[in-house]
Amino acid sequence: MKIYFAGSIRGGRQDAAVYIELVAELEKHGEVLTEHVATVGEEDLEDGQIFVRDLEWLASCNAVVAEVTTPSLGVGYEIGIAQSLSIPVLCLYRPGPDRRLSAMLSGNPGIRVVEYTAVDELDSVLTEWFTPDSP
Ligand code: 6IA
Repeated sequence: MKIYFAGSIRGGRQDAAVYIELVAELEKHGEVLTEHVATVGEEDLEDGQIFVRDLEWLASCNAVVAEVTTPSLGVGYEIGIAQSLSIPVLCLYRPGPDRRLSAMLSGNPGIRVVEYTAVDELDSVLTEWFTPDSP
């Protein structure tokens, strides 16, 4: 199972610690192609090279898991591309008093959105999601 993990980078890094926990959970279910999203540091790549590399990984994965609490143009773009390629998408969202998830995700019948408060609640959700034929 090749998993493309999507999380905010230039949209804001306030959830970086959550991404690290999530990637560790996802690694129990397959190969995470994009673990750098959790631990991103300065990379020696131009933006155009990042775009091409990430789209190649996206096209090659079996499933996309996106942490969508911090809004990110890149994550939204990746979700749209994955959907157009018929790749299953699981969005993980932590509700808060000052935010509402985009209707393009919460109203989207083609993707699964799961609300949570802490990563340790997601064990059964992820096990079910990664069970063949379940997403
Ligand atoms: O718009 P955003 O930057 O928040 O988009 C984040 C999403 O786009 C992530 O899910 C990544 O898959 C992808 N992405 C955007 N920028 C990068 C990136 N930049 N490296 C890898 N993936 C990226 C490197 C930045 C850096 C060295 C600080």
